[in-house]
Parts: sequence; structure tokens; C-alpha cells
Amino acid sequence: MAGTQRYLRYIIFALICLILLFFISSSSTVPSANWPSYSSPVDAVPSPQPPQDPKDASQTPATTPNDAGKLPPATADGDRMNATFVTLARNSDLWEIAKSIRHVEDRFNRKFNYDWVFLNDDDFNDEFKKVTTALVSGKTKYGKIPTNHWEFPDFIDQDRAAKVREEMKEKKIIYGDSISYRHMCRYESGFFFRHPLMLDYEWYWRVEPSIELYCDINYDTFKYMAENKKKYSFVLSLYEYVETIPTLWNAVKNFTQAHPEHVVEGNSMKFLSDDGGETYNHCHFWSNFEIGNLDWLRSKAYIDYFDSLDHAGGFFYERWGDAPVHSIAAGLMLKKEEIHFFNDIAYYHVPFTHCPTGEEYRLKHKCHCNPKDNFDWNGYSCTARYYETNNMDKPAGYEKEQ
Ligand SMILES: Nc1nc2c(ncn2[C@@H]2O[C@H](COP(=O)(O)OP(=O)(O)OP(=O)(O)O)[C@@H](O)[C@H]2O)c(=O)[nH]1
Ligand SMILES: *[C@@H]1O[C@H](CO)[C@@H](O)[C@H](O)[C@H]1NC(C)=O
Ligand SMILES: *[C@@H]1O[C@H](CO)[C@@H](O)[C@H](O)[C@H]1NC(C)=O
Ligand SMILES: [Mg+2]
Repeated sequence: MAGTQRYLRYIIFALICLILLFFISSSSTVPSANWPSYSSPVDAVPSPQPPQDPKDASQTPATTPNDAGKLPPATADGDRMNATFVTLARNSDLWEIAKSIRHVEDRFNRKFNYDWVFLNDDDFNDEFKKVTTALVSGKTKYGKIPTNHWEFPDFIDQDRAAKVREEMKEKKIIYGDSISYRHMCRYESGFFFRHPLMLDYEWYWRVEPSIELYCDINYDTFKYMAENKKKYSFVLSLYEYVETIPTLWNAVKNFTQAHPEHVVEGNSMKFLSDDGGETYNHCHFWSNFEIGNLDWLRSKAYIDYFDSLDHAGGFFYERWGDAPVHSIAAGLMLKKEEIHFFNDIAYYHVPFTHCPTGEEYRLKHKCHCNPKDNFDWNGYSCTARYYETNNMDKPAGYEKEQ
């Protein structure tokens, strides 16, 4: 009996050894067994296993050697700017903002490690904080919005506002019946840059849930803004939905009449108006992406502008978005050279894509957007108008993308 057991144990041990041996040998032989199927017919003689010197161009390589553009270092040298990412979000936005963070980190921030400020009208929960802190390479900060920045101001007539929401709902205007969307637009227009957590910074990059970045960004975009005297920037521009802003331009005209000192010479009026300022053409920079200067938003000029629009009531009696509000401010109160188009930041926010024009750039920066999706030269984009306003030549090859 004891002998049979020892015999059985011996057989099991031998079997395990055989299985182990099989795995070790197959894991190293499988790839080399497949190797010949990748080689071109010209390269009949199998090349030695460690691939030949990539500089030896006389031989057709079996695979495309990836010796162009090594991966950038994990951390870029040099000083950091006084800058942060900023996101307004609800706890329920966690998994969509997680995707955005991953894109921003992979394409940019893992090299720079900038901070990230999260703002919410409610308290962020532990899960939101835990997950986002794990994803961001810089410091993360979580702020609750003071209630007086997220409520109806006392000068707003509640009944009138409620009636408008009812009407907009019937007209099926997107977010037309939403109160929270209006608070969000007003907050992004006039308050986020004044949140105590934001006072510590001079520059911001706004990120929304579910966005994507498609190319590597290997330089410090904040430093670029500072060194080139830029105050505001965009990647996508388009026409605003007229029904959300019927009296916005009148309110702007009231403001510029009351405060002509805030309107700058050499501004981008040509981008905003086709008749020298009489009417608004509805062009705006899409503000779900922004890299900008917080001190400009905190300036007397911008605050006077926001207060004037706020008292006109259109955030509640209409549905003014922060995109036209920011864009008109940048268009009238900044010199046109102070607004930058980041052609090199490939970006998606449903439903539009900015994919840089020019194949050479896209390949060099490992872009993964389909150039056919680029919105820039579409008839509904205002980006061609931006180029014309600034007397800039459009990027080579843009005609082919129209
Ligand atoms: N804390 C908080 N954040 C909000 C609220 N509504 C919207 N946001 C955030 O404000 C930003 C803009 O809201 P979105 O819902 O993306 O609005 P949108 O970009 O016009 O529309 P979408 O096409 O739905 O993306 C996002 O960062 C949202 O997470 C809210 O009620 N509370
Ligand atoms: C960053 O900018 C803010 C706002 O301009 C300023 O108050 C703060 O002192 C700056 N911090 C540093 C370290 O320069
Ligand atoms: C602009 O000012 C005029 C005169 O004060 C006022 O009647 C009008 O309602 C204002 N328009 C807006 C949109 O605020
Ligand atoms: Mg959004």
C-alpha cells in the first residue's frame, strides 16, 4: 500500500514537471514560430534574433522599426507654472471625468504633474475623491461652491424665470427647462475663478467629463500662454443656438455703452460681428475646453462685464451659456493677439472633434483622431473666421478637409 502511494506521488510529480516544461518552452517558441509569417518575401533568410542595427537600411526590416520619436520622458524638466486643471462636476460624473483625466494625464500631465481642482455645488463623496486622486499625477483639491454662487439672485423674478423654462421645454430647446444647467452656466461665466481654491493660481485648463485628447502634447501649454502673452484659448468654435441668447448682444451693447473704457482697441470684433458690432453673428469659442488666465477673469473689466450681464437677467430669462459669455468678453476686452487657437491640441467633446490639419504633425505626435472628423473647416465652424480676423494663413492642406 505504502509503495503504491509513493509510486503515485512520483507520477504526479513527473506530470507537473512535464506541464511546467511545456509552458516554459511554448512561451518562448510561440512568438518565434510566428515570426516568419511577419517577414516580407524579400527577407527570405531569417534574420538573427536580436534585431539588426536600425541604422542598417540596406535590409528591408521584417517589421516597421519604431525608432522615430522616442517616448518623451516621464517628467519634463524645468519650472512649473502657477497653474491648475479645473473641473466642475457632480459625484455622478465620476466615471466620465475619470476617462477625461486619463486622456489628459496620458497625453500631457504625466509629464508636468499639474494640480487639479474639482468644484461641486454638493459635497464630493469619498469614492469621487479616492478615484480622482489616484488618477491625477499632481495634487487634487475638492471645493464646495458657496450657495450664494449657485442660486437665483434676489433681482430675478422667479415666476418669469419659471414661465421661460416652461416655454423652452415646449420648444424642445436643449436644457431649456433645466434650473441646474442655468446655475452651471452662470457659475462658469462669473464665479469659478473666484472660488477660494482657484485664488491660488494664475492659469487654468478647464476639463469636462467624457472628453478625449488625441495627440501627445510635449510642451508646457501654460508656459506657452505666458511667454506669448496669451490670455484665452480655444480648440473648437461654432455658432450658438440663437434661441438661447436672443437678447445677449443687446445686453453686451448696454455694457459697452456704460463701460467704453473696457473695450480694447485691436480686439476681435470681426470674429463676433459681420457689421462692425451692430449685430452678433453667434460665433463663439467652445468653452468646455479652455486654457486661460485667471487674473484676467478676476480683473475689474471682466467682473464689470459679468455683473452687467447678470443683472440683465438672461442667465434665467433666457439660457445664456458660458461659451458665448466668455467668448464675447475675450473678443471685445482682449487684443486679438491675446486669443490663441491650439491647433495642436486634438480634442473631442460630444459631438465635435478638432483633429489637427496636416499629416506630418499628426504622425509625429502619435495622434489617433480620424482627420475626416475634423470640424474646423466645416460650414458650422467659426475657426476660418478666426483665421481671417487675425490675418493668419490657414494650415496647409485645409482645403482638402473642407
Ligand atoms: N456640480 C455640478 N456640476 C454640473 C452640474 N451640471 C453640469 N455640471 C458640470 O458642468 C459642466 C458642463 O455640463 P455638461 O452637462 O457637460 O454641459 P454641456 O457640455 O453643455 O452638455 P453635454 O453635451 O451634456 O456635455 C460639466 O463639467 C458638468 O460636469 C450640476 O448641476 N452640478
Ligand atoms: C499664483 O497666482 C496667484 C494669483 O495670481 C497668486 O496670488 C499667487 O501668489 C501665485 N503663487 C505663486 C507661487 O506665485
Ligand atoms: C439695455 O438697456 C436698455 C435701456 O436701459 C433697456 O431698456 C434694455 O432692457 C437693456 N437690454 C438688455 C438686454 O439688458
Ligand atoms: Mg459637457
